[in-house]
Amino acid sequence: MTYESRKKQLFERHEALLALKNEPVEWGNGIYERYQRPILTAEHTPLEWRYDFSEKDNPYLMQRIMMNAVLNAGAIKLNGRYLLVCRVEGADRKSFFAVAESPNGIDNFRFWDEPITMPEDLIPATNVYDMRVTQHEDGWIYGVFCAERHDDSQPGNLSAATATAAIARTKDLVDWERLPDLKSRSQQRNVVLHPEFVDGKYAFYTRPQDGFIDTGSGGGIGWALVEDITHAEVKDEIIINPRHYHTIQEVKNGEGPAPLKTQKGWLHLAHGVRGTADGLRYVLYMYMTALNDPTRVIAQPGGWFLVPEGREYVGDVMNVAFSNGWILDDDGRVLIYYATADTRLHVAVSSLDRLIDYCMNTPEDGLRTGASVENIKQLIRKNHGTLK
Ligand code: BGC
Ligand code: BMA
Repeated sequence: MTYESRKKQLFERHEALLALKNEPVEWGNGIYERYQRPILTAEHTPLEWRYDFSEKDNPYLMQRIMMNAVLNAGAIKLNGRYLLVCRVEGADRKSFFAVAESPNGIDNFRFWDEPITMPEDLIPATNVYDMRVTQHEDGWIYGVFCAERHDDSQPGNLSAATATAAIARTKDLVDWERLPDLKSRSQQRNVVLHPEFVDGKYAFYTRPQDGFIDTGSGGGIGWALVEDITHAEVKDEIIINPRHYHTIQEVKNGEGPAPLKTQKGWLHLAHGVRGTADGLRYVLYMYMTALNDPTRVIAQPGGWFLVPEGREYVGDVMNVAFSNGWILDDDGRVLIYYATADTRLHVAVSSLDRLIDYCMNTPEDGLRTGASVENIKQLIRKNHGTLK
């Protein structure tokens, strides 16, 4: 086969992959519908990012730069366009942000020509990931993400690192203005900007942690008000959604995307982590907070909302479902973008009404096995018409 015909086939196969229709999976849990295929994988990244298409320089038509994964994406609907700010990870373990656009939010996602050029803060980051996109009422679109650097206070330890919340803003997802990283006494990952001012201040969901991995005494998802977003500093931090013994969020938890405002309260998607003999298990859960006080939890359905299923388990980091992006559409549909096994990105579709119903009417975790059995018995008796 000639170079030209191989190149032609490569583009045809790639286009066929991008153009695949995605269909909902029938008979789920009634809360949301999963879709048959992942919406984005490393294979979806543009061929121009990976191949040198000069026959003279690349006669074997090799990939010169390989891609490893497309995962944890921030999401926004902007001027009618469904846009994901994906974490794309190269074969070199560096991740970066790139925007992918779809006409319907479900399939046909295509990356814009080039990845985002993210300006650096004073100390350049070694890696960046997991951007939460918040359309703030101040008129800017903010991207808050994790910036990771080696911890130079431990020179002998190659794995010693620091996690910091980085802040950037944009109007179009093309040009980004980097603001100074969030100052905080502890390390921070999974920091999210609330979309509205609270008491005239910017409000952040935080996740204080003892070290790079250990959330230890941090306690859970926190909340901090910040006066000046251009010099953001966490001064007073309270925990609004704590971790608990023997729950899906025993070891860690973290806010997912920025919460959605509904008539019944703020709707939150988060991740919870527990330890197993086989490593950590990352699952998604939901909770709601009061409209007039976003720090007060008014509902938290017990247990997980979404976990990896079937083939979703398999990948770079097994047993991981993670989400940092969702879109509330004009018709009340909610498009939930979740990644599995730190490898690929999927969509699940629900609606505001269904998610509120789920949060308000799923029994809470009673934190004891006896309480769980009571919940099941009540449901059985309700169905049998014998509930007293
Ligand atoms: C990885 C993240 C991971 C974090 C904590 C980072 O080095 O890039 O994906 O969440 O470590 O395990
Ligand atoms: C976390 C996240 C994600 C990742 C997850 C599982 O700490 O910040 O980047 O999906 O670990 O590896």
